[in-house]
Amino acid sequence: MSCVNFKVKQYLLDCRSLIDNALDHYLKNSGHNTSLLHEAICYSVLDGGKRFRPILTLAVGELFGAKRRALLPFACAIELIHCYSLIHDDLPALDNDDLRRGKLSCHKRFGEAIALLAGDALLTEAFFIMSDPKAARLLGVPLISKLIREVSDAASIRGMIGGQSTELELAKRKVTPAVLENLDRLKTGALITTAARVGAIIGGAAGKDLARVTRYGRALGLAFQITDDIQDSHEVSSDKNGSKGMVNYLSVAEPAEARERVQNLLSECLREMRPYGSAAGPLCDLARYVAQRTWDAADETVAAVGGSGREQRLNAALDRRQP
Ligand code: GRG
Repeated sequence: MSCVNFKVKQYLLDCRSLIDNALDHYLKNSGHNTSLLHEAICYSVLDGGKRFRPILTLAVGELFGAKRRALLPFACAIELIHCYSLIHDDLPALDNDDLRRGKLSCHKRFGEAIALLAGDALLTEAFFIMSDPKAARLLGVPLISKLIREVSDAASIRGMIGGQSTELELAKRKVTPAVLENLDRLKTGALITTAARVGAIIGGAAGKDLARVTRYGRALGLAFQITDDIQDSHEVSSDKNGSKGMVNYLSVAEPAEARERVQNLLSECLREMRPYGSAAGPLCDLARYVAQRTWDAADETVAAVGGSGREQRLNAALDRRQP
């Protein structure tokens, strides 16, 4: 991607390694370290993932002057919730995916029972981390409680889970783009919007600033899902499970219309960030990255945020499978 300047790229890389280290620290100190469950948790969280949502929390938070040590517990908690959703989504009862992040999905590697528990444990761990008394001392109990409520709402029946269950209800049904967008705004958009809002709230943003960040996050979250659908549509032909009857943006719109929608959402993101000038460079580039990612193109920003890529196929994962 031509727009990425070296400083922004370095900033995104720094954020990512900070998050990777913090996740490593949280999980290695979570206890029960010798169990198969712990191994499954580390396998699913620590090895791969773009860390898109926690990077967003850091970048928005720093735009409003928040300190990294205040942002990190919430950024990591959001990533753990995201990882739990991926583990559960891959289970046979839902998407039935053999692959995740270029390797075997958690249930393929550890069995369904452990995968279920790993997802449950990650969701719970997220709340354990957010309610850490150290975070409360840093931010104050009222703010912590506000943030926990914000994150739980996004992951709830009013957010991610609600979107996921609506998707199941709509499978194999004909829907309009508007219905699909509403679903996507919950299933994928809610957690992404909250990742941005949590950064802003910790940074003390309120009123117009918080509203701007919210609109930026909503546009970004929807663009993220539409581009994921575009990538998926390339993948379906080689996917043993086919499209599983789930609604996909390309089943309600032509590819050109889908790309145009993504471009409009990108413009919305950039417009919302304009008042902050060059300080919002990382947030503009995150939005450009989402808009431009494609099935087989690895550009500079993908490298910067460490895209796991869908190009790694089952054979490669099987090759790496431990006996
Ligand atoms: C709780 C079962 C359950 C589901 C909630 C979010 C979700 C609904 C399911 C996850 C499956 C999925 C493909 C959702 C669409 C959102 C999406 C594109 C997820 C992949 O996120 P990335 O690209 O993944 O950020 P990495 O591996 O980089 O973290």
